[in-house]
Order: sequence, then structure tokens, then C-alpha cells
Amino acid sequence: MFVDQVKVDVKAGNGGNGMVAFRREKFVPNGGPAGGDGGRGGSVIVEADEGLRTLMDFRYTRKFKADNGGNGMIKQMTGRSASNTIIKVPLGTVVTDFNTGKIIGDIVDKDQKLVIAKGGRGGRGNIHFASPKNPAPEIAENGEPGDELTIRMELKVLADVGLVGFPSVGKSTLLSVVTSAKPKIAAYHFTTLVPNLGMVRLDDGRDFVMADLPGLIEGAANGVGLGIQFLRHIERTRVILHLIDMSGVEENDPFEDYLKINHELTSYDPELLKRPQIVVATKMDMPDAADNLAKFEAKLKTDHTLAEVPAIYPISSITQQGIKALLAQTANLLDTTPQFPVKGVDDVEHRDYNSDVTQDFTVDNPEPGLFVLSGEKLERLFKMTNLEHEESVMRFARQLRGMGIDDALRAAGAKNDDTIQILDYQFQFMD
Ligand SMILES: Nc1nc2c(ncn2[C@@H]2O[C@H](COP(=O)(O)OP(=O)(O)OP(=O)(O)O)[C@@H](O)[C@H]2O)c(=O)[nH]1
Ligand SMILES: [Mg+2]
Repeated sequence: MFVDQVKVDVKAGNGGNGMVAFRREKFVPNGGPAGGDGGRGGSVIVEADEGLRTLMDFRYTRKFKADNGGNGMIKQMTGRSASNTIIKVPLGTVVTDFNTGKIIGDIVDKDQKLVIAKGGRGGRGNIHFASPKNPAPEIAENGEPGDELTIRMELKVLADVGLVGFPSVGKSTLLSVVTSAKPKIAAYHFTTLVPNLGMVRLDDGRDFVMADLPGLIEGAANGVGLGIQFLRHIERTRVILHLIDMSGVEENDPFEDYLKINHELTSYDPELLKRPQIVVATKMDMPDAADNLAKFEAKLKTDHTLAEVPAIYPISSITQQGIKALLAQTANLLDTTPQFPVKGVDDVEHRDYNSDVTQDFTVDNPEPGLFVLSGEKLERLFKMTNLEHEESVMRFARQLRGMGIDDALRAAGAKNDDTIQILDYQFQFMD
């Protein structure tokens, strides 16, 4: 099975907790604060790996987690930072946030790295909270939670040229004679199940990447045969070589075949037909090929649905007839055709998920005397609060007041001693 689309859960490490501790030295009865900071949590990073061709490795591994940072320690010692978790993917992988559908990034360069989930920063130890008014604070932060999200990864082969056509028209054979790639070739349909890439080098120094794609059939755009999953790869190619079998062995009308394939391309994405396309007549070494080609050409000329009659390049991969001319014309077209960018990518290589955190919070009043607070920023602050120390809890209360939550609670009808709940934690409202 060829896996080119996967859904994966990622969780970055939480920052380590800051510590509340005090110096214990001889002759210093109540030493100053000495609780160290927590270490940073590991991030989850997607990285290009030129050796990979598919997303097959993700068939079984669907969860990637980075470690949490170490907790702060006594004597001002900082907790250890966790290492990042690296997810290796093939070039051409597009990473999307599964829930929002927003594209996080597109892996197109061989050294590219993409931070998918950022590790939380370490919480500060009590050494940071000392002040003249409070020289021995029992305040420390817990580590910041690491980002957690579900991503969709989709492989869109990066090739300059895509070979398109019905099964068995000779796509893999052509790739095998013009590049050093060794795709499987056989007389039955759907021999090719995974796109194969090869590098074509011309004598004049020009080169380009050619992709041999699995055969298309009628209805492919709606999922018939190997279906839509392969049309997706054509999206990135700049020039399409449309191969048509002229041998007559399959007993299809080459002209009908030609129209059917173009129909599948437009049904998938009308943009695809705007791509320069070269019509390649294959297997010209076969006895009936010349006749079939003549008939094909005649029909092509009288078809008025075509904006312009495309040029036809007859070839035989076996005798090498016409191959040189085809490759030269392909290179010429590439020279004048721009890259097609992936739709909808905004530049998010170093996306800061924290900046997406909304300031908003909501107050619910599910039953008399109970008020439930929710909201991303609020919950983050809560998770970073060390509940074991009264002073830390008081600091959290001040932060809530700063966000306007006290006023909002009052407005919602909260009175002294009512219960306030954040996540699974409850406390009394003190007005
Ligand atoms: N006579 C002749 N046979 C060819 C030529 N090119 C390919 N063939 C034969 O056609 C058959 C199919 O070739 P493939 O290259 O596997 O076809 P494909 O288009 O990649 O097929 P799928 O992967 O199934 O879509 C094989 O038996 C090849 O040997 C050619 O130029 N001349
Ligand atoms: Mg093939």
C-alpha cells in the first residue's frame, strides 16, 4: 500500500516546574530563596529526509511526543532541558493543522525544519520572585504546557515533469530509459503503485526531475482505480507529458483515451489543464502504430473543443526513436514555465502557537453557586500555578483580577463563598 496521507498526533513536552526552596547555610537562619527554574520541554519538529519516498513509516506510528523539561532543584539549579523529537518526512510533504485545516508548512528544501509543536518554557523558581517586601517568597511557576495538536501530512511529489496516462501506455518504461530510475515494468495494468522519480540530464547541461505516476482511468477524479490520491501529485508538476499508446494492442481509441485523461485532470482541478502539456505518442515501433497515429492526428485537428491543437511527439522507448526531441522540448517548456506554489501556504515556518492563544475567557453558571471559567490563556496560567503554596495561589488570584475575571464573575452574579471552577480545580470566591 502506498501511504501518502496520514493523520498524526503530536505533543510537545511541558516545561519543568520551578522550585520553592531556601538556602540552608550555617549561621544564616533563614537563607534567601534558592529554588531553581524548570528546564524547557522538547519540541516536535518535522524535518526533510531526502532518502524517504513515502509516508509509509507513519502507518503504525501515529503519535509523537517530546519529553518534559526537568523540574528546578535546590541551590538554584535549573532542570534539564528535554531534547526535541524529530519526525523525518520526504520532500514534498505538506503539513496541515487537522482541526483548522490551516497549512502549517510545506517541506520543499532538503535542510528544512518545521517546528510543529513548541515545547513549554520552564517555570521560574522562587529565586525570581524575591522582592524587598517579600524576601522569602513561596512562589514558583509550574512549567508551561507544550503545544498539543493533530496534524495531517500529505505527500505531494516534487517533480518538474509528470508522466500521465492510462495504465500500460509505457510511462515507467520511458522513465527507465531517460533516467537511472529502475521502476517496475510489466504488461498488466497498475504496475506502478507509487510515484517514481528520476533525474533527466541533457547533453546541453540542463536537467529536470521526472515523475512516473500510477496509471489513471476514467473516474479517477472521483476515486476510481488508484484514484484521486495520485492526481494530487500532478498538482506540483510544471509540465505534463501525456502518454498515449499507439500500438493498438489495448484496442482503445487513442483519441478517446486522450479526452478521458484530460477530463479527469480538469475534474480534479481545472488549473491542471493550464499547465503546458506535451502529447506523447508511445510504442511507435509497433506495426500498427503509424496508422493509429495518423488517425489520432486527424481527429485531434477536427476537435473544436480544444483551444489549440497540441503538438505530438511520437516515441519508442525500445528503439529510442523521438526521445531526444521530446526531452529537448520538455526542457524548453520548463525554461519558460514558473513554479506553481502550493495553495494556501502562509509563511509559518516559525509559527508561534502562543500568539494564537486568545485572551478571551468565558464564565458559565451551570447551577446556583457554581461558576465555571474557561479560556486558553486562563487555563495556561492555571496550569503554570503551583497550587501547593498559598502564596502562589494568591499570585494566580491577582493574575485573574488583572484579566478582569473578578469583575466578570461579579457581573455574572457570583457572590462571596460561591464555588469557582477552572478545569478540575475548585475554590471559593472571595469578594
Ligand atoms: N513495443 C513497445 N512496448 C513498450 C514500449 N514502452 C513500454 N512498452 C511495454 O508496455 C507495457 C507497459 O509498460 P509500463 O512502462 O509498465 O507502462 P505504465 O504506463 O508504466 O503502466 P502502469 O504502471 O500500469 O500505469 C510493458 O510490457 C512494456 O514493455 C515501447 O516503446 N514499445
Ligand atoms: Mg508504470
